[in-house]
Amino acid sequence: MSGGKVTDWASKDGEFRRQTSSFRETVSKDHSIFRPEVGRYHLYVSLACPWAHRTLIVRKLKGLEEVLPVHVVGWYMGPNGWDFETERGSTGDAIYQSPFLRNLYFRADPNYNMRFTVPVLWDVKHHTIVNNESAEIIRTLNYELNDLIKDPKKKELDLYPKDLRSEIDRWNDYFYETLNNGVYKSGFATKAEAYEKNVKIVFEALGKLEDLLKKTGGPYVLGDRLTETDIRLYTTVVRFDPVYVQHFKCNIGTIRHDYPHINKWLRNLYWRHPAFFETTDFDHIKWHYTRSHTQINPLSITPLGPLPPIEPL
Ligand SMILES: N[C@@H](CCC(=O)N[C@@H](CS)C(=O)NCC(=O)O)C(=O)O
Repeated sequence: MSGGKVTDWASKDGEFRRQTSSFRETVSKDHSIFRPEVGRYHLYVSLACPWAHRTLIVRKLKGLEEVLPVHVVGWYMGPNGWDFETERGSTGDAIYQSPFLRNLYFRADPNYNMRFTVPVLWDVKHHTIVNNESAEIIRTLNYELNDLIKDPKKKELDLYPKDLRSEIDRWNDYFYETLNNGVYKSGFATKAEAYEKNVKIVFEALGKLEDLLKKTGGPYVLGDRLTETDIRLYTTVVRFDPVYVQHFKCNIGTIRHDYPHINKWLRNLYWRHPAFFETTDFDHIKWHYTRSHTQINPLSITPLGPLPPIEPL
């Protein structure tokens, strides 16, 4: 969420509340409309957005680059929402040449009256949105396009294995509330009480994650297997020191100085896994937050640090 008036996202108690996504279909062999096909589905993403970032990581991990083309919006989110301004890092919308992401939402539903969010999983055949909820899109990419994947290792990769499902679900729910969305609840709070309540929850969650990594011994959150939980946590944690510490006032500590196990896990994912490294764009990330949220940073000056944005291995 970004842009608009302060009151657009805060309620009377000063708390930020994220809207519920509206397009909730899946692609599947058994679906009456949305069946798997190479090139039929496209992803619309922002490189700045942690929710969209999840889908880019899974697309690469699963070797879906040729199956599922991507369109990237520019890093700036203004009063009309995300746009396809190439001067601000967008690839442009190669299908419809839309100026704004909102044009796609209206193409899918002329009466759409909610926020125009990324990521969007788009069906080129029916010119509509299949799904705009990242948690569900990554599940779809994990299984439903497997028959189209050439590399056997990537096809086999399962980020939501049966024996770990209840643990993954439990951690996903907890970290969604406290950390993934928690940083937004801290940063978008419009009253000190709301900010103070939520920033403490963010740091409690970081403490839990630090303990969990210590307990499992890594290299991944749940031990020796990379799961959805790593992906969902990575896209928040990699933005933490560069953006959330100062921009969202999450400054009770930093990953690099106060959470050695999280820092090690983060650096390992970034430096050793191309799917994480190649999808992380610190320019889009820093410019988006610091220059789009003018109610938080009215002069749109982007802080230079921390340098480097992520520590070496
Ligand atoms: N529940 C959605 C949330 C997506 C979301 O809030 N995306 C933000 C960018 S980080 C967005 O596009 N906001 C546009 C707006 O609020 O107008 C998901 O996880 O897919």
